[in-house]
Amino acid sequence: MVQLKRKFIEKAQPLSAEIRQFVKENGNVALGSFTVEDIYAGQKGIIGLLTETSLLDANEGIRFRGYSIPELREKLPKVPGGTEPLPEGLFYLMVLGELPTYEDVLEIQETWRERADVPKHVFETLDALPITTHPMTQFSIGIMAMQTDSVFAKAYREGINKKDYWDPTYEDVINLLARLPRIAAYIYRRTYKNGDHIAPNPELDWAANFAHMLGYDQNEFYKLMRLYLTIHADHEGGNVSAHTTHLVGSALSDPYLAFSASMNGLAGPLHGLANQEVVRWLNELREEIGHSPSKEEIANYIKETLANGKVVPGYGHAVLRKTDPRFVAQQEFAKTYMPDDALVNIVWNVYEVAPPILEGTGKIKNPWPNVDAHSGALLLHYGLNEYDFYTVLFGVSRALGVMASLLWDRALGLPIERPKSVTFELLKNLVEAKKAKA
Ligand code: CMX
Repeated sequence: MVQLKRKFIEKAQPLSAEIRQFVKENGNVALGSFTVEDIYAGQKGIIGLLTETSLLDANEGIRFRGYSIPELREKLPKVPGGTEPLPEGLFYLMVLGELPTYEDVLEIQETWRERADVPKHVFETLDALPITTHPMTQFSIGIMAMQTDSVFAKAYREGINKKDYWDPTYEDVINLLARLPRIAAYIYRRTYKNGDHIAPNPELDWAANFAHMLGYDQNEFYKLMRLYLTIHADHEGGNVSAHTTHLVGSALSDPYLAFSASMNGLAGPLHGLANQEVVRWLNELREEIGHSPSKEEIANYIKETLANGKVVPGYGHAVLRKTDPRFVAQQEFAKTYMPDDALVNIVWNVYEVAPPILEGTGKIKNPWPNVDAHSGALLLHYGLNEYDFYTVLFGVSRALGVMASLLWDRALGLPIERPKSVTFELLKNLVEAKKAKA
């Protein structure tokens, strides 16, 4: 095995260098509708997915069924006297493409409340895991444990007609969304609060009840959860969590299987896990430099991060080329409720200092902050300081968008996804043949 490992890296290193050089020299060569560079750039820019729930513009940011984040904050129903949109309303909008009334939102709330019971074996499965298991791993396993209840899997086994796939998918999607906050809160309380669990409060909306089960009953935290669970819900179809849901679901794997898989993608540090990494990075900055770092000290710390071959978490994006409007929404929240918070002010100083440094590298395509740059500081303000849990919050929200999309996938009868891949050998031959012909 030692020999296999050594031989592997002896082959991989020169091939990696050869491919980089090849892409540098032939990146613009078109093969069909795509260029050589497209094949090595993580499929970015290649249109290959149909997603109805939201659309991302590189400069403007996300629109959910045509509505930007500021428009959602204004137009989606709120609790009486409330200031932030109810995520139940966003789910309705993503499923139907129509803005809901407050009554529509109450109906969803009621349905989710009725279906919120989590089977006992799901909690027992979670309890069997070591307490040190990362919360995202627990989350994925908890979702998988619920798969025993899949209405779709049962209907398929019983021979359902393909034109009816959407129906049991709908039931699974609604059940999953109803139960998710309970599972997430259970993981939080077992991991960090000695298993001292908090029963749901049927008087509360979906987000506030989630906050309540986590153990955060301040009204302001309820507001934050409503905003948080709204803005993280969807980011069109190509991001890792949305794409994974679609890909796995395209094999007619049921919603539990597809969503659990997507959460394994969200748990990657270049995707959702970046929200915990931002706080870890900020904590290390404060430990190394002190709790009130100057802008110059922050700039040096960013340069040091880059020099060590690491990413600056919370910055950059595969599609966006401006400050993420989800960052801006959180910044506005912070300006209203915690303008003097020390960590929030460091986040704002990083925002001033980081973009020119990142731009100066000449290779980072988007030097601006993404959604993950701000969320941790807001949660810390209210005492939720167990940052390994943050991606689970993202996951609960992301379920709204990817489950709405999966429902549409089955209703539209979208086929199994199976893109073509090529070997480097074939790619070289194709490029040579093309050049010879020219
Ligand atoms: N810090 C340091 N280097 C960065 C960087 C950052 N924040 N963002 C991009 N780069 C680097 C890339 O690693 C890549 O380097 P190599 O050529 O050496 O491989 C180069 O710049 C070009 O990358 P890019 O085309 O600008 O960005 P990608 O589309 O490849 O990657 C993303 C996008 C988000 C993974 C990347 O910007 C990144 O790693 N950011 C930090 C992690 C992060 O915040 N992720 C959360 C994204 C939002 C979310 O999904 O939740």
